Amino acid sequence: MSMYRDHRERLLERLAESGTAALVFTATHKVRNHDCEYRFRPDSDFWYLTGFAEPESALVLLPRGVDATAKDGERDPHEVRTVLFLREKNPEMETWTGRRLGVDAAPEALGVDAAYPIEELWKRLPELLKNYRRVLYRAGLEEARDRGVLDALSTLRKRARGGVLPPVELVDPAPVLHELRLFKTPAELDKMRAAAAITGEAHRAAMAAAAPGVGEHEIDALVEYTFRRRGSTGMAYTTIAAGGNNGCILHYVENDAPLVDGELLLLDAGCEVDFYASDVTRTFPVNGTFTLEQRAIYDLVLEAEETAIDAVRPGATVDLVHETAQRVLVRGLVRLGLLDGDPDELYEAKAHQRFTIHKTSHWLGLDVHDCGAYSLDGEPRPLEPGMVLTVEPGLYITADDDEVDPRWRGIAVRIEDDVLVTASGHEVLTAGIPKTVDDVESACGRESLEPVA
Ligand SMILES: [Mn+2]
Repeated sequence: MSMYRDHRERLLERLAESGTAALVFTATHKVRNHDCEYRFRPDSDFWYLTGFAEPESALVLLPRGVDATAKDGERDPHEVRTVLFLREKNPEMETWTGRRLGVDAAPEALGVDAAYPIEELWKRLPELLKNYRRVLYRAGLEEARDRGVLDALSTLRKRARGGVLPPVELVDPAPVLHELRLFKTPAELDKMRAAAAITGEAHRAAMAAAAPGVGEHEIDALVEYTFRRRGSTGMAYTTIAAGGNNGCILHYVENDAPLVDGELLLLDAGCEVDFYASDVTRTFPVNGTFTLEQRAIYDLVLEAEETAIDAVRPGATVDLVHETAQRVLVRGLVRLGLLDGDPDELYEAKAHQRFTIHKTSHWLGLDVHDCGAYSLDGEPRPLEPGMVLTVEPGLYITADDDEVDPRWRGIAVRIEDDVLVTASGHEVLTAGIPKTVDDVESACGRESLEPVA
């Protein structure tokens, strides 16, 4: 819990500078069908500040305490600065929907100053926000909440003649909270390393089990089984288990085709540990041996990935990492005869993009596409120690691309690792997951799944 308390303290410090209170909700249950819900997953901002996974909760942060008229220097150390609203204990309901921490136990368990039933939030909110000029709140997610926040502001404005200062600005979490989340602490990195280790085990299990006739869905299930049996909180995103030409569909999630002898399997799968994500792609031969063409494309993508990873260091940018990968790919595409011309001219003309399609990197953290600005003042921002990004170049040659020699068609390769920016350069959090042709081939086809009757 100290990690989440530390996050709250950091945010409170920043909020104090601008006289801003914060209201952060967790996620709401989402209906899957009729009266069944998806497994609950807390909102990432809320989890970052509380480490509390129950639904129907909200956190209020008050940097100057409940009475915002007090100056910072005079603040009573016992003053209430963190208030959690949550579900009350209810033995009857808990029989149906699971255990609850409850209001009485919350302050000690979570280190918050005060806790109240979630039903009292809207009634108490105006008093809590009184005399704060700004309120950090993410509008536009849930209409009923937006309504409640606006009502609280309206209530306070009506009390202005009585000397209350009503808030005059609603501010988004992006500039302050999401910038904090972008820089990972050692405690957060421990969780990301744990997620990377489990994800590595799942990719190795998939390589070992893949074989002609095995279903993409079996690989999908094996990966999730490996995540869950190791205590992961689940998948960080829907697994992509794409055999052959399906790999050319970037967000292919049907995962319902049989694996075919002689084709590749592109597996993009990562787990969460305490909701911290990993995001890894490996591409490997279904029968355990790359064809000459598959190997040529694979080695090219690998060269691009490793060159781009080498470019990750403080002062570099996500754009530079992308350009580094793309320039390697262009040169290789010319070498292999898939593009014709001068590599620099082809790069400027973006001729390679029909094979490379997507960007090379995104931030990674509590969200797989994590928060944090990619540019500052219109310029790509420099990388700094503590940031984590993916490096994931790919080449995709569709089965119906009649502009290329038939031997290349239907080959899709992506290789993706998670990279931490360090003071001296970088650390690959997902190192050790088979990646060279030799390592991948020897990890493949080692144990067969029990055939489905
Ligand atoms: Mn990714």
